[in-house]
Amino acid sequence: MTDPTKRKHGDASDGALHLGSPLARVDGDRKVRGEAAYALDAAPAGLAHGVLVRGTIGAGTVLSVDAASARQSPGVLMVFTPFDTPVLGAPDSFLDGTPGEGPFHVFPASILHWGQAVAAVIAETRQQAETAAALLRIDYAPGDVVPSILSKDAGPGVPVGAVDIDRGDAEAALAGSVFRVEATYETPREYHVPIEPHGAVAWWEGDRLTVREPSQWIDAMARTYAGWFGIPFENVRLISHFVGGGFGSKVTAMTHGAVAALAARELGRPVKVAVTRAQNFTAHGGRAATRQTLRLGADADGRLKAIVQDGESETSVFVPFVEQLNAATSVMYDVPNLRSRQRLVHVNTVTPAHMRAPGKHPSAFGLESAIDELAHLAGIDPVELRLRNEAGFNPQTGQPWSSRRLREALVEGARRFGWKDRPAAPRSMRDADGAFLGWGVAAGLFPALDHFGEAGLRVDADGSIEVLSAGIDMGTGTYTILAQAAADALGVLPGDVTVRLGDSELPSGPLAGNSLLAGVMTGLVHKAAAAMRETIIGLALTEQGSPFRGSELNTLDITRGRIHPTLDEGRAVPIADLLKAIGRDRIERIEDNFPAGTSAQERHRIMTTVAGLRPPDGGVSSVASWCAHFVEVKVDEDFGTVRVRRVVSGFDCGRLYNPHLAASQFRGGIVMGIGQALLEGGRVDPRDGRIVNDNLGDYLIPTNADIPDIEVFSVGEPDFRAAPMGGKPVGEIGIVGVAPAICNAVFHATGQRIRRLPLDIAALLSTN
Ligand code: MCN
Ligand code: MOS
Repeated sequence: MTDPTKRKHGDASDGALHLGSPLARVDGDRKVRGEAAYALDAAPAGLAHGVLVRGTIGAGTVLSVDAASARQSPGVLMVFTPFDTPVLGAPDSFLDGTPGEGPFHVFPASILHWGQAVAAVIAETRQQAETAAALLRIDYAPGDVVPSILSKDAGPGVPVGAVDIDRGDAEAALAGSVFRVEATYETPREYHVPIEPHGAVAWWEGDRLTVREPSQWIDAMARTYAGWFGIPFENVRLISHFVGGGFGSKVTAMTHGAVAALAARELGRPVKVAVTRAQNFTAHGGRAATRQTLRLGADADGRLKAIVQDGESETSVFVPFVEQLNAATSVMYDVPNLRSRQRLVHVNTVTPAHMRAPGKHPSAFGLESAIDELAHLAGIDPVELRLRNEAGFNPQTGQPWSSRRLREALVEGARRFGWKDRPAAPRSMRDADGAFLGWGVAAGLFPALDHFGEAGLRVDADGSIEVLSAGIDMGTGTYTILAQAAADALGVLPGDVTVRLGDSELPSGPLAGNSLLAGVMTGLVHKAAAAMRETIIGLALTEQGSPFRGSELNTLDITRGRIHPTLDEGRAVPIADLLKAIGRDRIERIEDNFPAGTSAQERHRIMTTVAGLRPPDGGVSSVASWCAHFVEVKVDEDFGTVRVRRVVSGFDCGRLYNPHLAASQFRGGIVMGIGQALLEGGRVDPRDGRIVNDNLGDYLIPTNADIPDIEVFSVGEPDFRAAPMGGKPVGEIGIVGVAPAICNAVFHATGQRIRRLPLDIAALLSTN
């Protein structure tokens, strides 16, 4: 999408650097040099090290822990067990409006899933802590385990209700349809596996707690720590300058952080708890396993008349987490009759969590596979079938779209891919070596949400300009786009702006989740920088010492960091010089988007719980990003292998704040989608629910060799209903629809439908 040789760095010699141009990430150099400090890089003086110990039963009770030898092991400072760990306080629920979970028992004796943390050991060194942890002798009374949604005793699950949909009369419309398809689609447990595992470093100064921890939502996490330790929110400082990926797994505070902070308090020294890669498979949930049966009915022209959906998703025995299976089904196409039901199957697992495009991804896997089955049955090209079913407005809510350029993505994608040369029949394309080739298409969406927040701007007489926000950058590009947004509105270059993020002492930021942070924060930073510009010009006009004192209103401008009469750049004075001339050291502005009159208490509530999430555009229009993926696969039926050879994907995400970074987001999502189709899946031991492939040797994610050329392009246009600066969500849309596009391509190559992820090699062997 961008020519890498033309990437811009934020120095003064560069040309187009404004929001919307492909500036290379401003934190890139620091990352490459190893100067970007991640949470666990913190090494305060006197640091002690803690390790978590995982339980080894799938359900039951811890009867006793013999910690005598562990306590005597060299370097050991503390051992926490279910029987001697202080009970922490009860934070209000982060799901606003639901009751809190009560006091926090860090290591409950009752075991609800394999790998649940049962103890921790703190020692002078990490190695000493690990050695001692291995000496703990833990006695259990095992209970009955329901290991997974696939096990016989998992049962049919309980209805969710809240997400059910009845639109028209789906059963009758289905019965009256000319074409009908019915199939069941399954997705496994998937895991976030960010390159940076979880962990925390905590220390106390009196009753003030500092935690360095990777976080997608600083303020919400800080609030949990405050609740656990019974201290005011202001007394918690949470720092998360850089995050090595989160994908939804780093939103809430967890056991490892509680242990670090608790041990730090008891020992009176800083404590680090690093969660191991294996522990990351059980310390927090990945994506829930799902299963859904779809029945689609269409008329003779392929126009959808009905969808009937029956689905189940997995959750733990203690929290009803819903992986919403109709998230795409209900809005992708113009379907007058739709009936959707979902049940939750409670099993002995850690509670699943949001993972990049929660709901949307498994939902699109079912729907976009079934659409392909329908196209094949009806003898209609799958791109054409989708175009015929385009929804002119949101079929679920009746709202107009703020913008929907899925048609453009499909048409332009087909053109770039060369789709018109695709023979309709499966098994009709071969590579030179005789292996089958297949072409598949699928589409996707990502509905937008809005949030609140503040942005700070600071201009110093030493010439520094800082953007301040507790919002974070987990590899997405926040540092860069906020430098661009500030530079534009203030009249300086991005290279002149330092962006400070990820610290709860900075102005309150929205969560980096639901792909909403860029939209909210570019708007707020623009607002703060525009206000700063007005402030500076106002001071130049009025302050004693200013060379522009007494100029007419509306006659001054700021360009490239210099203030000057609009028609006379020759008389330009650097902003810093103006500040010195008028005797000011620093000017600060903080802007927010809270409704006028919002109380401090209410601000706190909406910035630290889900209460702050709201529909964009005041709920008037329906806002979503759209995508279409075109995929070529090569299938070797002797080995059952599938290689993705080519991907062309079109996106409507409104205006792109930085096309270079957005392209990287799209590609990252597509890579993750390739992983889901071909490689990823938690394998559950049917005896005790243990995840047996809890490491990167066995839980496979794509490597460079698995990834072909990925061409991404944008068909988006600025959408100011979506966000103040005209963009729609980018971070998660890339993943949506990739897996079905690949499976549809495999069908085209082989005639074999893949309805369960990840793709099973055995299903493709020529011996079948
Ligand atoms: N962007 C843009 N134009 C837009 C919107 C965004 O150019 N109209 C670009 C910007 O570079 C911005 C990035 O895309 O920094 C992501 O913006 P946005 O879609 O608002 O998403 P968030 O900043 O809220 O980030 C969270 C989102 C989510 S929810 C997941 S999950 C995910 C994702 O981002 N996790 C990621 N992308 C990830 N990328 C990396 N490297 N690591 C993760 O863990
Ligand atoms: Mo993303 S799953 O909303 O953090």
